[in-house]
Amino acid sequence: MHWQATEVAVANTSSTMETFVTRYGANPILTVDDIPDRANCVFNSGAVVADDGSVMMLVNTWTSDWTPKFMWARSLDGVRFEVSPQNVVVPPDEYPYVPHEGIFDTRITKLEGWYYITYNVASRLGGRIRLCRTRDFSRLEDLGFITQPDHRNCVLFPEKINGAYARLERPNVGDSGDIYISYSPDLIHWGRTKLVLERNTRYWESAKIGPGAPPVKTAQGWLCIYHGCRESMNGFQYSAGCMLLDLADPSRVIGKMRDCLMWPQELYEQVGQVNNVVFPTAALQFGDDPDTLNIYYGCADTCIGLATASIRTLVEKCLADGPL
Ligand code: M1P
Repeated sequence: MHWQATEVAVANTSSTMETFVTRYGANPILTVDDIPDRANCVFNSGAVVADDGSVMMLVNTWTSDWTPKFMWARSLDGVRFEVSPQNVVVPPDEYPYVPHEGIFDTRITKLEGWYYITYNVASRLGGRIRLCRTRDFSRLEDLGFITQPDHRNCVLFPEKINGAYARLERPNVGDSGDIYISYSPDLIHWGRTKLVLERNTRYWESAKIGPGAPPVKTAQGWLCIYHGCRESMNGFQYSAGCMLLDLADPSRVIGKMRDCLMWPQELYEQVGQVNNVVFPTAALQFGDDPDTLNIYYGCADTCIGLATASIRTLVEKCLADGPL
Protein backbone atom coordinates (compact mmCIF):
# COMPACT_ATOMS: atom_id res chain seq x y z
CA MET A 1 0.00 0.00 0.00
CA HIS A 2 1.20 3.46 -0.72
CA TRP A 3 -1.03 5.85 1.12
CA GLN A 4 0.95 8.97 2.02
CA ALA A 5 0.24 12.01 4.11
CA THR A 6 -0.03 15.12 1.96
CA GLU A 7 0.09 18.83 2.50
CA VAL A 8 -3.24 19.40 0.76
CA ALA A 9 -5.27 21.96 2.65
CA VAL A 10 -8.31 20.32 4.18
CA ALA A 11 -11.58 22.16 3.87
CA ASN A 12 -14.51 21.60 6.14
CA THR A 13 -15.57 18.12 5.10
CA SER A 14 -18.58 17.68 7.33
CA SER A 15 -21.37 17.54 4.82
CA THR A 16 -24.17 15.33 3.76
CA MET A 17 -23.22 13.04 0.92
CA GLU A 18 -26.30 13.83 -1.09
CA THR A 19 -25.14 17.37 -1.77
CA PHE A 20 -22.60 15.93 -4.23
CA VAL A 21 -25.05 14.41 -6.70
CA THR A 22 -28.54 15.20 -7.87
CA ARG A 23 -30.61 12.29 -9.04
CA TYR A 24 -32.73 12.90 -12.09
CA GLY A 25 -36.25 13.49 -10.86
CA ALA A 26 -37.89 10.94 -13.15
CA ASN A 27 -35.38 8.14 -12.52
CA PRO A 28 -34.97 5.44 -13.64
CA ILE A 29 -34.30 6.69 -17.16
CA LEU A 30 -34.15 3.22 -18.77
CA THR A 31 -36.18 0.16 -17.80
CA VAL A 32 -37.28 -3.07 -19.46
CA ASP A 33 -40.22 -1.13 -20.87
CA ASP A 34 -37.75 0.67 -23.17
CA ILE A 35 -36.29 -2.58 -24.54
CA PRO A 36 -37.79 -3.80 -27.85
CA ASP A 37 -37.64 -7.40 -26.66
CA ARG A 38 -38.93 -9.40 -23.71
CA ALA A 39 -36.38 -8.44 -21.11
CA ASN A 40 -35.78 -9.21 -17.45
CA CYS A 41 -33.57 -6.24 -16.78
CA VAL A 42 -31.34 -3.56 -18.27
CA PHE A 43 -28.41 -2.27 -16.24
CA ASN A 44 -24.70 -1.40 -15.90
CA SER A 45 -24.35 0.05 -19.38
CA GLY A 46 -21.47 2.15 -20.66
CA ALA A 47 -22.11 5.40 -22.50
CA VAL A 48 -20.18 8.03 -24.42
CA VAL A 49 -20.79 11.42 -26.01
CA ALA A 50 -20.66 10.84 -29.76
CA ASP A 51 -19.24 13.27 -32.30
CA ASP A 52 -22.75 14.43 -33.22
CA GLY A 53 -23.38 15.46 -29.59
CA SER A 54 -25.76 12.64 -28.73
CA VAL A 55 -25.24 10.19 -25.88
CA MET A 56 -24.69 6.65 -27.14
CA MET A 57 -25.18 3.88 -24.62
CA LEU A 58 -24.37 0.22 -25.17
CA VAL A 59 -27.30 -1.15 -23.28
CA ASN A 60 -26.76 -4.40 -21.43
CA THR A 61 -30.04 -6.27 -21.24
CA TRP A 62 -31.03 -9.84 -20.41
CA THR A 63 -33.97 -11.40 -22.16
CA SER A 64 -36.73 -13.23 -20.35
CA ASP A 65 -34.85 -16.53 -20.83
CA TRP A 66 -31.65 -14.91 -19.46
CA THR A 67 -29.78 -14.44 -22.70
CA PRO A 68 -27.52 -11.40 -22.52
CA LYS A 69 -27.84 -8.86 -25.31
CA PHE A 70 -26.10 -5.58 -26.08
CA MET A 71 -28.13 -2.97 -27.94
CA TRP A 72 -27.26 0.58 -28.88
CA ALA A 73 -29.40 3.30 -27.38
CA ARG A 74 -29.25 6.94 -28.46
CA SER A 75 -30.29 10.07 -26.65
CA LEU A 76 -30.26 13.67 -27.78
CA ASP A 77 -30.92 15.10 -24.33
CA GLY A 78 -29.00 12.60 -22.20
CA VAL A 79 -32.23 11.49 -20.55
CA ARG A 80 -34.61 9.95 -23.09
CA PHE A 81 -33.05 7.00 -24.91
CA GLU A 82 -34.25 5.20 -27.98
CA VAL A 83 -33.08 1.60 -28.01
CA SER A 84 -32.28 -0.08 -31.30
CA PRO A 85 -33.55 -3.71 -31.37
CA GLN A 86 -30.45 -5.29 -32.89
CA ASN A 87 -28.19 -7.38 -30.66
CA VAL A 88 -24.66 -6.26 -31.56
CA VAL A 89 -22.45 -8.57 -29.49
CA VAL A 90 -22.64 -12.33 -28.92
CA PRO A 91 -20.55 -14.28 -26.41
CA PRO A 92 -17.55 -16.12 -27.88
CA ASP A 93 -18.48 -19.55 -29.20
CA GLU A 94 -15.66 -21.47 -27.54
CA TYR A 95 -15.21 -23.39 -24.31
CA PRO A 96 -15.49 -22.33 -21.49
CA TYR A 97 -17.83 -19.53 -22.56
CA VAL A 98 -21.52 -20.28 -22.72
CA PRO A 99 -24.17 -17.67 -23.44
CA HIS A 100 -26.11 -17.96 -20.22
CA GLU A 101 -23.00 -17.30 -18.10
CA GLY A 102 -23.17 -13.85 -19.54
CA ILE A 103 -21.54 -10.86 -21.09
CA PHE A 104 -22.07 -7.68 -19.12
CA ASP A 105 -20.77 -4.39 -17.70
CA THR A 106 -20.04 -2.42 -20.88
CA ARG A 107 -17.79 0.65 -20.72
CA ILE A 108 -17.02 3.04 -23.57
CA THR A 109 -14.03 5.34 -24.08
CA LYS A 110 -13.49 7.66 -27.01
CA LEU A 111 -9.87 7.33 -28.00
CA GLU A 112 -8.04 8.45 -31.16
CA GLY A 113 -11.23 8.67 -33.24
CA TRP A 114 -12.58 5.27 -32.14
CA TYR A 115 -15.15 4.32 -29.55
CA TYR A 116 -13.56 1.48 -27.59
CA ILE A 117 -15.82 -0.86 -25.67
CA THR A 118 -14.71 -3.12 -22.86
CA TYR A 119 -17.01 -5.71 -21.36
CA ASN A 120 -16.88 -8.76 -19.16
CA VAL A 121 -17.31 -12.30 -20.48
CA ALA A 122 -18.13 -14.66 -17.64
CA SER A 123 -17.28 -18.33 -17.51
CA ARG A 124 -17.05 -21.07 -14.91
CA LEU A 125 -13.27 -20.60 -15.06
CA GLY A 126 -13.47 -16.90 -14.31
CA GLY A 127 -14.43 -13.76 -16.15
CA ARG A 128 -12.29 -11.99 -18.72
CA ILE A 129 -12.38 -8.58 -20.36
CA ARG A 130 -12.99 -8.38 -24.08
CA LEU A 131 -12.37 -5.35 -26.28
CA CYS A 132 -14.09 -4.13 -29.41
CA ARG A 133 -14.31 -0.81 -31.19
CA THR A 134 -16.45 1.14 -33.61
CA ARG A 135 -16.28 4.43 -35.43
CA ASP A 136 -19.94 4.68 -36.37
CA PHE A 137 -21.95 2.63 -33.81
CA SER A 138 -22.83 0.32 -36.64
CA ARG A 139 -19.88 -1.92 -37.45
CA LEU A 140 -18.09 -3.37 -34.39
CA GLU A 141 -14.57 -4.71 -34.69
CA ASP A 142 -13.80 -7.44 -32.18
CA LEU A 143 -10.26 -7.19 -30.76
CA GLY A 144 -10.48 -10.27 -28.53
CA PHE A 145 -9.66 -10.82 -24.88
CA ILE A 146 -7.32 -8.36 -23.22
CA THR A 147 -7.05 -9.97 -19.77
CA GLN A 148 -6.52 -13.39 -18.34
CA PRO A 149 -9.07 -14.84 -15.91
CA ASP A 150 -10.25 -13.70 -13.43
CA HIS A 151 -11.02 -10.09 -14.27
CA ARG A 152 -14.22 -8.13 -13.74
CA ASN A 153 -14.15 -4.40 -14.55
CA CYS A 154 -11.95 -2.51 -16.97
CA VAL A 155 -12.00 1.11 -18.18
CA LEU A 156 -9.66 2.73 -20.69
CA PHE A 157 -8.22 6.22 -20.23
CA PRO A 158 -9.25 8.56 -23.08
CA GLU A 159 -5.65 9.30 -24.14
CA LYS A 160 -2.17 7.86 -23.96
CA ILE A 161 -0.21 8.67 -20.82
CA ASN A 162 3.55 8.99 -21.19
CA GLY A 163 3.28 7.32 -24.58
CA ALA A 164 1.24 4.31 -23.47
CA TYR A 165 -2.43 3.37 -23.40
CA ALA A 166 -3.68 2.97 -19.85
CA ARG A 167 -6.54 1.20 -18.14
CA LEU A 168 -7.96 0.76 -14.66
CA GLU A 169 -8.95 -2.80 -13.87
CA ARG A 170 -10.25 -5.05 -11.15
CA PRO A 171 -8.76 -8.53 -11.03
CA ASN A 172 -10.97 -10.79 -8.95
CA VAL A 173 -9.53 -12.21 -5.77
CA GLY A 174 -12.08 -14.79 -4.73
CA ASP A 175 -15.20 -12.68 -4.39
CA SER A 176 -13.37 -9.43 -3.81
CA GLY A 177 -10.95 -7.16 -5.58
CA ASP A 178 -8.97 -3.93 -5.71
CA ILE A 179 -8.26 -1.36 -8.45
CA TYR A 180 -5.05 -1.66 -10.46
CA ILE A 181 -3.60 0.20 -13.44
CA SER A 182 -1.90 -1.37 -16.47
CA TYR A 183 -0.27 0.05 -19.59
CA SER A 184 -0.08 -1.08 -23.19
CA PRO A 185 1.65 -0.12 -26.43
CA ASP A 186 -1.25 -1.35 -28.59
CA LEU A 187 -4.37 -1.87 -26.40
CA ILE A 188 -3.93 -5.65 -26.76
CA HIS A 189 -0.83 -6.46 -24.71
CA TRP A 190 -0.88 -5.10 -21.17
CA GLY A 191 1.64 -4.90 -18.34
CA ARG A 192 3.46 -2.71 -15.79
CA THR A 193 0.48 -3.46 -13.54
CA LYS A 194 0.38 -1.54 -10.28
CA LEU A 195 -2.02 -1.23 -7.37
CA VAL A 196 -3.98 2.05 -7.36
CA LEU A 197 -6.61 1.68 -4.65
CA GLU A 198 -7.13 -1.06 -2.13
CA ARG A 199 -10.54 -2.03 -0.82
CA ASN A 200 -11.43 -1.41 2.79
CA THR A 201 -10.11 2.12 3.23
CA ARG A 202 -13.70 2.82 4.36
CA TYR A 203 -16.45 0.51 5.52
CA TRP A 204 -18.72 1.28 2.54
CA GLU A 205 -15.99 -0.13 0.25
CA SER A 206 -14.70 -2.84 2.54
CA ALA A 207 -15.62 -5.96 0.52
CA LYS A 208 -14.55 -5.04 -3.02
CA ILE A 209 -14.05 -2.09 -5.33
CA GLY A 210 -13.89 -1.73 -9.10
CA PRO A 211 -13.45 0.96 -11.75
CA GLY A 212 -16.81 2.34 -12.82
CA ALA A 213 -16.77 5.19 -15.32
CA PRO A 214 -13.80 5.80 -17.61
CA PRO A 215 -11.63 8.57 -16.07
CA VAL A 216 -12.48 12.21 -16.80
CA LYS A 217 -9.52 14.51 -17.38
CA THR A 218 -9.50 17.69 -15.28
CA ALA A 219 -6.78 20.29 -14.72
CA GLN A 220 -6.17 18.83 -11.25
CA GLY A 221 -6.13 15.15 -12.13
CA TRP A 222 -8.08 12.18 -13.51
CA LEU A 223 -11.51 12.13 -11.89
CA CYS A 224 -12.66 8.55 -11.40
CA ILE A 225 -16.10 7.40 -10.31
CA TYR A 226 -15.88 3.81 -9.11
CA HIS A 227 -17.97 1.31 -7.20
CA GLY A 228 -17.38 0.09 -3.69
CA CYS A 229 -19.13 -2.72 -1.92
CA ARG A 230 -19.62 -3.74 1.67
CA GLU A 231 -21.13 -6.93 3.01
CA SER A 232 -23.96 -6.65 5.49
CA MET A 233 -26.12 -9.23 7.24
CA ASN A 234 -28.48 -8.69 4.32
CA GLY A 235 -25.92 -9.28 1.56
CA PHE A 236 -23.74 -6.92 -0.46
CA GLN A 237 -24.44 -3.23 -0.76
CA TYR A 238 -22.92 -1.39 -3.75
CA SER A 239 -22.19 2.34 -3.61
CA ALA A 240 -20.35 4.81 -5.83
CA GLY A 241 -17.10 6.47 -4.81
CA CYS A 242 -14.93 9.21 -6.25
CA MET A 243 -11.16 9.66 -6.43
CA LEU A 244 -8.63 11.83 -8.21
CA LEU A 245 -5.51 10.35 -9.83
CA ASP A 246 -2.33 12.19 -10.70
CA LEU A 247 -2.36 13.33 -14.34
CA ALA A 248 1.17 12.20 -15.18
CA ASP A 249 1.23 9.15 -12.90
CA PRO A 250 -2.35 7.86 -12.58
CA SER A 251 -1.24 5.05 -10.29
CA ARG A 252 -1.05 7.77 -7.63
CA VAL A 253 -4.24 8.69 -5.75
CA ILE A 254 -3.98 12.41 -4.97
CA GLY A 255 -7.47 12.79 -3.56
CA LYS A 256 -10.41 10.61 -2.59
CA MET A 257 -13.78 11.20 -1.04
CA ARG A 258 -13.96 9.51 2.34
CA ASP A 259 -17.70 9.11 2.13
CA CYS A 260 -19.31 7.41 -0.77
CA LEU A 261 -20.68 9.63 -3.50
CA MET A 262 -23.96 7.75 -3.77
CA TRP A 263 -25.46 4.75 -2.06
CA PRO A 264 -28.75 2.90 -2.57
CA GLN A 265 -31.35 5.26 -1.16
CA GLU A 266 -34.14 5.18 -3.68
CA LEU A 267 -36.52 2.26 -4.01
CA TYR A 268 -35.37 1.51 -7.57
CA GLU A 269 -31.80 1.21 -6.21
CA GLN A 270 -32.78 -0.84 -3.18
CA VAL A 271 -35.13 -3.37 -4.74
CA GLY A 272 -34.61 -5.37 -7.93
CA GLN A 273 -32.88 -8.44 -9.36
CA VAL A 274 -30.07 -7.76 -6.91
CA ASN A 275 -31.07 -5.47 -4.09
CA ASN A 276 -29.05 -2.44 -2.97
CA VAL A 277 -26.91 -1.74 -6.00
CA VAL A 278 -25.71 1.62 -7.29
CA PHE A 279 -23.21 0.77 -10.04
CA PRO A 280 -21.71 3.69 -12.02
CA THR A 281 -20.67 2.99 -15.61
CA ALA A 282 -20.29 6.38 -17.30
CA ALA A 283 -19.49 9.96 -16.26
CA LEU A 284 -19.98 12.28 -19.21
CA GLN A 285 -19.44 15.98 -19.76
CA PHE A 286 -22.62 16.60 -21.64
CA GLY A 287 -24.63 19.69 -22.41
CA ASP A 288 -23.88 23.40 -22.23
CA ASP A 289 -22.18 23.48 -18.85
CA PRO A 290 -18.73 21.85 -19.02
CA ASP A 291 -18.76 21.56 -15.22
CA THR A 292 -21.75 19.21 -15.20
CA LEU A 293 -21.15 15.50 -15.17
CA ASN A 294 -23.89 13.09 -16.19
CA ILE A 295 -23.36 9.95 -14.14
CA TYR A 296 -25.15 6.90 -15.56
CA TYR A 297 -25.48 3.96 -13.20
CA GLY A 298 -27.12 0.60 -12.86
CA CYS A 299 -29.82 0.36 -10.21
CA ALA A 300 -30.37 -2.93 -8.38
CA ASP A 301 -29.24 -4.84 -11.51
CA THR A 302 -32.63 -3.96 -12.96
CA CYS A 303 -32.69 -0.52 -14.55
CA ILE A 304 -30.55 2.54 -15.26
CA GLY A 305 -30.45 5.82 -13.38
CA LEU A 306 -28.95 9.25 -14.01
CA ALA A 307 -27.43 11.64 -11.53
CA THR A 308 -25.58 14.89 -12.13
CA ALA A 309 -22.63 16.33 -10.26
CA SER A 310 -20.32 19.31 -10.47
CA ILE A 311 -16.83 18.32 -11.60
CA ARG A 312 -15.30 21.24 -9.72
CA THR A 313 -17.07 20.26 -6.50
CA LEU A 314 -16.01 16.63 -6.79
CA VAL A 315 -12.39 17.56 -7.47
CA GLU A 316 -12.35 19.99 -4.55
CA LYS A 317 -13.90 17.39 -2.25
CA CYS A 318 -11.40 14.70 -3.28
CA LEU A 319 -8.49 17.08 -2.62
CA ALA A 320 -9.98 18.31 0.63
CA ASP A 321 -10.40 14.78 1.94
CA GLY A 322 -6.84 13.92 0.90
CA PRO A 323 -5.57 10.70 -0.62
CA LEU A 324 -6.84 8.38 2.10
O1 M1P B 1 -24.87 -7.86 -8.70
C1 M1P B 1 -24.10 -6.75 -8.34
C2 M1P B 1 -22.90 -6.61 -9.28
O2 M1P B 1 -22.14 -7.82 -9.20
C3 M1P B 1 -20.96 -7.81 -9.99
O3 M1P B 1 -20.08 -6.82 -9.56
P1 M1P B 1 -18.79 -7.18 -8.64
O4 M1P B 1 -17.97 -8.15 -9.39
O5 M1P B 1 -18.08 -5.90 -8.40
O6 M1P B 1 -19.34 -7.78 -7.40
C4 M1P B 1 -21.27 -7.55 -11.44
O7 M1P B 1 -21.90 -8.65 -11.94
C5 M1P B 1 -22.16 -6.35 -11.63
O8 M1P B 1 -22.63 -6.33 -12.97
C6 M1P B 1 -23.36 -6.39 -10.71
O9 M1P B 1 -24.05 -5.17 -10.75
